[in-house]
Amino acid sequence: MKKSPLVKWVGVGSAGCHILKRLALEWSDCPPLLALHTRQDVLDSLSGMDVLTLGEGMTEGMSTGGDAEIGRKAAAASIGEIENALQGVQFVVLLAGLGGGTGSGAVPLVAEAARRCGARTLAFCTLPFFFEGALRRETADQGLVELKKHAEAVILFPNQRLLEKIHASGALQSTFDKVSDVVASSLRGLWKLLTQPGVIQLDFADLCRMITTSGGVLAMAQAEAVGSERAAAVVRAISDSPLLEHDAVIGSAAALLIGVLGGPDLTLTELQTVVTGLSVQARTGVELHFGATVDPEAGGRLQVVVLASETVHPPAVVPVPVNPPESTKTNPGDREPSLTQTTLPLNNQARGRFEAMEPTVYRKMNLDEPTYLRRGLRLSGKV
Ligand SMILES: Nc1nc2c(ncn2[C@@H]2O[C@H](COP(=O)(O)OP(=O)(O)OP(=O)(O)O)[C@@H](O)[C@H]2O)c(=O)[nH]1
Ligand SMILES: [Mg+2]
Repeated sequence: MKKSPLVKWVGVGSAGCHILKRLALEWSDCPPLLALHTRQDVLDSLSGMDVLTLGEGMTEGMSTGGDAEIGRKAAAASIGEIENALQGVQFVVLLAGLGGGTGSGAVPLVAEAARRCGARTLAFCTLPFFFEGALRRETADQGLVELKKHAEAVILFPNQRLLEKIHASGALQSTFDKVSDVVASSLRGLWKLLTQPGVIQLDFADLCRMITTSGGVLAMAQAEAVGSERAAAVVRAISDSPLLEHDAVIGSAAALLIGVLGGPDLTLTELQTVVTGLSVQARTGVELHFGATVDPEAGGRLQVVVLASETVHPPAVVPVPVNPPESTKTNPGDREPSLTQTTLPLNNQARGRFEAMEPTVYRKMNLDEPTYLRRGLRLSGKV
């Protein structure tokens, strides 16, 4: 067996608790689970996990009504109990739906408490659906800013993109169940890859390295397929996943983790198809981690989990400040002498072996002539 750190999965608020519930439902030997909420009725409905009421008495067992400040205060009031529950844990996995008051307000404090207890902290958070409006989005954004200060990495699941993935048309509750199930099965797949013996080992060291390279935010997607074309099918599904912005995230990621879970019939050719098919979309020099685990429970299913560090929108150019800040200004006496450009006495007009050829003329410009000469430009400053 691989050496696994002591892990605890902590769900915060309704969405966090709901994802825990879906995890517990399908995963008999899951890691220890802890549910935190201001809402007593939600906690009372859970089984197979520890529960802790945040800010006992502060909200009279109700939710915060979307107020993240109340969520923060409720977590602060219960911080001692939270720390007690996290003592000795080496890896804390946080789950929350950003946008509500409990999750957005409390989860940054729980992450901070986990770090104080010496645990590595990873958060998986959903972002609101578009229809939920600007206020929820703002609450989510602020929660994310706070969370990033304390969690080592945040993996985001925008609900709108999850919805695109499941093509929901049924009842509201079943849509939420399906949306949470996508998150739960991704997490479960990742955890199996990290903790079960692998044919090609993928472990917590790979994850920690990813976290360090990620700059804090990661995207995640998973796909499953059966049948003889299952390897090509999962590559297509991952490449087309709305959670990875249809391969844009893979294309710009600094680091990529590809985990393949298959039954005893998993072949090397399939592994090669998956890893090559996905890594070929990545940029040159990407930090690639991959692994494969044979899961006796997989049957004929092939599951692939991808984590990509979000460097989706790096600044194309670092702008040069027009006026340098005070601290970088130098005394006039310290300045290097400014460079002047002189015209060299070159008069070499011979065109060598191109002598007999017509010049390349476009809109009356001779394109064979260097641009700076053609435009009469003088080079300035240091090169
Ligand atoms: N994937 C998923 N997202 C959910 C679920 N429930 C809520 N959400 C999302 O999570 C966000 C936060 O909602 P809740 O989890 O109910 O909020 P809370 O943390 O309980 O906070 P308050 O109820 O305001 O105290 C919502 O805006 C939804 O986008 C769920 O079951 N699954
Ligand atoms: Mg709620």
